Amino acid sequence: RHKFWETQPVGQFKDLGDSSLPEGPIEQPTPLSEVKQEPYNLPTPYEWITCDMDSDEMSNEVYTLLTNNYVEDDESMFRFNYSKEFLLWALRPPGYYRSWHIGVRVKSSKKLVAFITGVPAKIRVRDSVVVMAEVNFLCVHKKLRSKRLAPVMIKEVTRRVHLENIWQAAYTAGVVLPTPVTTCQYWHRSLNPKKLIDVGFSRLGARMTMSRTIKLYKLSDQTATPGFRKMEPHDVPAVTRLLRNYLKLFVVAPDFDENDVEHWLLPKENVVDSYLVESPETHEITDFCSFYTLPSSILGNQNHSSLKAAYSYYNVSTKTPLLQLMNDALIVAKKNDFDVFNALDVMHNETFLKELKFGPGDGKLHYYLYNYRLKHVLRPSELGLVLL
Ligand code: MYA
Ligand code: JJ1
Repeated sequence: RHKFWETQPVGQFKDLGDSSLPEGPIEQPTPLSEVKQEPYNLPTPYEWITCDMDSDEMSNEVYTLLTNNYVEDDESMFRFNYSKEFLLWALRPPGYYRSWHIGVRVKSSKKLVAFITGVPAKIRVRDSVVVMAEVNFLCVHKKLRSKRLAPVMIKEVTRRVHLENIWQAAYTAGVVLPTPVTTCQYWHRSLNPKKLIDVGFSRLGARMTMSRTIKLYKLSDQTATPGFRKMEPHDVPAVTRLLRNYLKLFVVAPDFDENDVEHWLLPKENVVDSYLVESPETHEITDFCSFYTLPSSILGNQNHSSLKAAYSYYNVSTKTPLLQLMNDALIVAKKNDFDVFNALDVMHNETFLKELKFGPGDGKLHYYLYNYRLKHVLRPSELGLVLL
């Protein structure tokens, strides 16, 4: 069934019921001198490159490859269109390794035809904080699919991660592989229902007219929570404390320090937005919400070429009800011209999705760990991790 994945240190389907297997690393680290020193062989027309994302030319090539060849929905109506600024943010967090930004070029033409990346992250699994690679942006040009390039790329990123003495990874995919830590459902909240219907992202419900639908999704034009404002640089210590405390509730979650919070959560225009509630009386930071900007190209529509989507990121409520906090997030997203607000059923998201008129999408997202076994599959609400 999975000729490649069967050879890898990941939970295997046949072991799913077997609770005699211990939790934790599947394989032990080897001495770095025993890690393969040369890159894996590619078919002769191709060569490895390390992508210098600081170079405008290189980051443009990566952007173009992904824009034309990255993830689509099951009917190929939409394709993720990560912006260049987003890619630079996603790929250069604190402590990143340039050697983990891996491209494949055609030797003769120098054309970039495949890509895979890792970035370092500390991820807590139950009581253990594990340094991992978060692997993302695996992409093979449409013309080179099904030639078993992906396994070579995965082995090469694994080798380069091992060279940094890191032995675990976390990743997500829309496809089922051996074996998910959990499987999450995508939910969508219409902000611009007419456009969503016009482009085929959503449909007019039964016994619904366009004007009733527009009314159904109408939002207040002002946020409701006193002290709700955009996060600023001086908030980093308070937000870090709030978030660290909240993420303790989940079985798998990032272990963010202040540098991570500054990178991943300080607002960056057209990339990531964060808001918080500062108590008007005590000036305490009591609540927090964030979302990232990931547009999709609309494939083959006469009137629209891009769908502007916000993706729920990390949210924490201690005083403001989560429902009210997220309604305020919807209001600011709508004000900033997003067409749709997406969320997974992770953390406490189930408590607001239905009430705030999110509906389930046709997509699922499977979460995976490499070289780390969990005894049981998690519920999505036990997961405190959002990958980009
Ligand atoms: S998920 C996003 C993935 N990208 C896309 O979906 C973009 C559009 N699709 C493509 O570009 C291609 O279809 C890709 C596959 C490149 C996905 N994750 O080369 P092939 C297995 C893992 O003939 P292609 C993301 O970025 C497949 O089961 N494996 O296939 C996270 C089969 O193996 P097996 C996948 O279609 C990535 C083999 O590849 C995926 O031409 C995490 C077929 O290869 C997938 N999404 O190319 C990567 N799709 O026979 C793992 C297919 O065994 C990281 N396959 O079933 C692991 C940790 C590494 C670091 C470890 C450090 C310690
Ligand atoms: O966006 C997604 N689905 C949309 C569009 C479906 C178009 C036809 N296939 C969807 N729309 C319905 C919205 C509706 C709004 C009113 C309330 C009811 C719902 O369902 C899906 C997620 O649902 N997205 C994808 O399929 C993209 C791929 C997702 C997996 C990608 C994982 C790879 C990332 C690795 O890092």
